Amino acid sequence: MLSSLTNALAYLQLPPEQVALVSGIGCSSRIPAYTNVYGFHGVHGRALPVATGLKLARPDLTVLVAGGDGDGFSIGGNHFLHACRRNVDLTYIIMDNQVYGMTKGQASPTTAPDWKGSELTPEGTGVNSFQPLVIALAAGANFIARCFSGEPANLAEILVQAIQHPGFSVVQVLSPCVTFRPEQRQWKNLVRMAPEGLGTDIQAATQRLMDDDGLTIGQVLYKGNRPPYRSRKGCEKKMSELEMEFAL
Ligand SMILES: Cc1ncc(C[n+]2csc(CCOP(=O)(O)OP(=O)(O)O)c2C)c(N)n1
Repeated sequence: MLSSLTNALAYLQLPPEQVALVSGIGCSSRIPAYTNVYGFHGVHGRALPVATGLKLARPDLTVLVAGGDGDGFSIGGNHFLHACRRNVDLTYIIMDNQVYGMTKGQASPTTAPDWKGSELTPEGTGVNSFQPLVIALAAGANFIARCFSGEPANLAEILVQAIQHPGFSVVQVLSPCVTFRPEQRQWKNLVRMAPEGLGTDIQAATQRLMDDDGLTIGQVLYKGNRPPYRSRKGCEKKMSELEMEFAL
């Protein structure tokens, strides 16, 4: 995932000071520490509101948001819905391993109901798993794709497209957690490339996403043309004035 992101940024020739990477909490949310762009490692589930504020104040920046399925769909679930609806020009990368990795393997919203690997839910959760991309589509996201960390070249290509596409882009990255879900090593054999992208047809995208088993990757599953929300005023203060306010 990290190498795909750095390759995508290099391809786009974005200078590091023009990019900000905002994350929540979790193993996946550690990613700003490993990149050479501006980073904000925030509070669990609150990456999207921080990124939204940043993009509205500094529309000149490319703002990326990263985190896990627990961060984004559990504690941050409400923010996810409203980020899709607001359609601010952000790229949201969700590293989905269907588990809470950092806190040692509890079930997350995307965990299958019959997964018995957690001591907290030894009989499985018995609860339907969250369908992030169908929900993103219904809530108004402007670009939707699913990739696999084991296909890094394809992932980099899709990230380039997501960053270039105006509005709120969602890229779900199937990212195995080999510590708590060793069986996810099999994803390498189970994922399959979607035969073709779905373009702007929202009905075709809905149908495909509803019918999908969550393992088709590699294509843009929806590309909308809704204009992104922009702040009407922008930031009224100069960077130097803001820096003065935070000076010790
Ligand atoms: C307010 C709050 N509640 C709970 C936690 C504990 N916590 C830390 S990481 C995490 C889940 C992370 O899971 P996920 O987002 O799927 O990331 P992963 O570690 O799997 O990459 C939780 C519940 C926290 N840090 N803050």
